[in-house]
Amino acid sequence: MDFSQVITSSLEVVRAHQQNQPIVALESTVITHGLPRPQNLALAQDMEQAVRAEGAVPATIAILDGKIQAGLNPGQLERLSNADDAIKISLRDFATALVKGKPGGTTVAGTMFVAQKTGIQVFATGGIGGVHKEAHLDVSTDLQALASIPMIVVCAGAKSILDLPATLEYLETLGVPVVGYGTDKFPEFFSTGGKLPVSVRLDTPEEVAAFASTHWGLGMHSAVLVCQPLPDHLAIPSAEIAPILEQVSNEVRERQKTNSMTGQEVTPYELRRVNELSHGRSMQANLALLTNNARLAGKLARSLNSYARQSRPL
Ligand code: PSU
Ligand code: MN
Repeated sequence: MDFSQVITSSLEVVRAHQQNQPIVALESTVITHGLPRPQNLALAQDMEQAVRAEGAVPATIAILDGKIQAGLNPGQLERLSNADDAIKISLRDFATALVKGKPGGTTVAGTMFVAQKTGIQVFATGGIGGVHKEAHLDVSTDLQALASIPMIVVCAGAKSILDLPATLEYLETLGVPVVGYGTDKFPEFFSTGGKLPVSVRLDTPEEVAAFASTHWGLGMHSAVLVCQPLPDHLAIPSAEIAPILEQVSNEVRERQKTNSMTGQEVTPYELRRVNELSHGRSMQANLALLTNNARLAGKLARSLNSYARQSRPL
């Protein structure tokens, strides 16, 4: 088996590559496992639109029709959002979906893998996976992918339901630069009040392009994690969300004691429960930050493109 046999790029993405246009990869676990219907499809369309509005081409990554897809047409996006049997695709799950003929939504790690294989350098997501609080060895493969796949990943930090200090320590160990975009603090996803420091603050797309090019120019292979906070008026006050996060964390612990919830099920469960307990507020904030991140990724893809052009030897 060769990778070229299992990958299909959309016409739009093929053309963008040919014409050297900026491209932004988008994940799809958020469509298949992160959000309920019909918000999942609306969000996927909004993110693509946000990328386009910045003059870049969106490439939503997923598994559909027996192939890894880089870029979905509108009909495919709709089918993915309605698929009942979609698998959550992190690094170890590609072969599962391909061999069993199942559709799949790619996680941060899964999307990065495909983006690198298809020459896409910028990727937008909501929040990365990280070190969970409940089970000590529950560490997302996303961190492994960030350590080994050179690409700009735009996120709003990590959900505060994760162990954030441990997640940041782990990123430091793996040599992943954590960029605060317009902030000195690591954003806490849908809640206000990030407290932990990032490794560098950058304030413009040009600075991020220069930073990433320098990082990789030195021979580093890790991703550059660009963290953008949700504006305070859209985020949930941390005092309000804290008891909800506590309760959900306890629920996860109880279920893990009896092995009734393991592995990949944890993150989708947490997202759903926080949304229920916050009466839909967390989802509203989640939608806002996802679209925000797609917009920034579009800008960064453009500036990375022009940076590469300017610094190309004549
Ligand atoms: N964070 C969110 N929503 C999501 C995810 C994370 O707020 O949908 C998804 C991302 O695709 C991420 C994955 O890569 O969950 C992490 O899952 P796990 O913790 O099982 O590695
Ligand atoms: Mn996990």
